[in-house]
Formats: sequence, structure tokens, C-alpha cells
Amino acid sequence: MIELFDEGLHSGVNLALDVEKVLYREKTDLQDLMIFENSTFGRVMSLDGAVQTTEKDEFIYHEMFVHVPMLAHGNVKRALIIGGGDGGAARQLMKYDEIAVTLVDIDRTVIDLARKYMPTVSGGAFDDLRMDLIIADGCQFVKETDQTWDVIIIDSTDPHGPGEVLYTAEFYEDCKSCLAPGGIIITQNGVPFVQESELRQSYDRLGALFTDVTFYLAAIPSYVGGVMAYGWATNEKAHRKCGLAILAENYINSGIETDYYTPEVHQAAFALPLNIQKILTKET
Ligand code: AG3
Repeated sequence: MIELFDEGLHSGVNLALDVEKVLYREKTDLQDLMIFENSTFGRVMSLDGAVQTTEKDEFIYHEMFVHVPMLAHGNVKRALIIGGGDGGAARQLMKYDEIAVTLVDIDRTVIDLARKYMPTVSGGAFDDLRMDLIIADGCQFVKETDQTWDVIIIDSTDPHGPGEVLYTAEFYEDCKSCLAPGGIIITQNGVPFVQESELRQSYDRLGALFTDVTFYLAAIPSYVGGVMAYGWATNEKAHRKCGLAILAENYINSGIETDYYTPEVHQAAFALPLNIQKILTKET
């Protein structure tokens, strides 16, 4: 009989995935990690019972995480990833010629296992000379560093367990202090239909620090509950208003190849359905 992986991340909803084969399972000091094979998603990595990455749909999640800020900004030289130990966001960043990437993850095991069992996700990003890999607590790191970055990608787990600190006002403030002028912060902000309060909380906390705060959306098949929201925070309003012609020009000039991202999808992703707008404007 095929074993079932039950996600149970959200109350009242349970994502069940067939486990064709368990490739790895271990509770590290920091988190409970599992890598298994599924016929639809390929290899799946879960942390503390929540799906983090799958071989088959990671491109959607990571392309939208990276290329939206990269191409809206248009001149990113330095990018910081907090979390993202599977290397998926890093792989997308490495598509740009002139980039220096710093990746700060708290758990080396996640990186080692993702490289071993899901090598296509990072696609060599960890061996790239442009990569500065730091194993550290992301909160501590942004508090103490004196470097700055043009784009900061907060590729965290959901706000439970070790990832919870990556949603606090203090952490966002520390990120702001290491953002270069005109820089953009992007967050993983969950699935609004089942994580309404997380969305609102990030909106309020980021909104207290930046002049342009919103979300953009993409449907990630293995994140149950509908479209997922990425948080967008910057003091440079022009980045969001960047027209289609400029986006298309930046996309072509960058020479990158994508499987989900197009300049049109980029623009459309910022259109928020009314139910999501209402979460953001509701009196609390
Ligand atoms: N970052 C996103 C995890 C989201 C989990 N949520 C869920 N299963 N609904 C994980 C790291 C990917 N690089």
C-alpha cells in the first residue's frame, strides 16, 4: 500500500500526497525534514510536515520570486536570499550575468540534502563563484551586517516554528537597514484564502516601514488553498509602475530564459482580486 503524506498545515484542510518512495527522513536539531517521491510532483521536500519545494512546480514559485523584483528594478547587482536552502531562488538569480548572491540559511542539512536529492532545483548555484553561502540565523545576520543589497528575497517557511521570526516587525526593520537605495524586499507570504491573518500582518508591518507595499500572486500547485501571495516592499514607487514595454525590454536585455515568467504575467500578477484587497483594508 502506498503511504500518504498528510500536510495538515492549515486547519480544516489537508493536502494528501502519495509517497511512492521515501528518500530521506530525519529530524534535525532544527526541523523535521523529509524528501519523497510523488508521481505528479517528482521529488518533494517537506519541513515540519509542510511542503517546501517540489521538483515539478518549483519553477513557478522561484521564477516569480526572483524575476519580478529583478526585472522591475532593472539594475540589480547584489541580491540577498534569507532561507531558500533548496537553492531554487539562487538558481534563478544566477541567470543574470552581473550578479552577486548572498544566501543565508539557518540549516546546512537542508542545503546538503537538496543538492543531493533534488539537484535540478539549485542547478549548480551553490558551486557558482558568484555565490556567498552563509550558514547563520537570518535575523541575526541582517541585524549585524554592514553590507547592502538591491533585492532581498525572504524565502521562508510559513510563520510557525523557526521561520516565525522572519515575519516580525523587527526583522523587516533590519532588512530595511541593509537595503540599498531603490531596493526591493520580497517575502513568501502564504496562501491568502487560508492564511488571511498572515497576509494582513505582513501588510501592516511592512506598510509601517515602506512607502510602496503590496502583494502579487501566483498559483503554486503544491501549496494548497489557491493563489499564493508574495509581499512587495520598497520606497521606490516607480518599480511597481514599470510599464510593459520597459519590462519586456529588461527581460530581453537580461537574456534570461524562463518557463513561467513573462512580462505580461509579471504585470498581471499585481492585480489583486477584491477579496484580497478587502483583507488589506478591513478595519481591525
Ligand atoms: N518556501 C515556501 C514554503 C511555503 C510552504 N507553504 C505551503 N506548503 N503551503 C520554501 C522554500 C522554497 N525555496
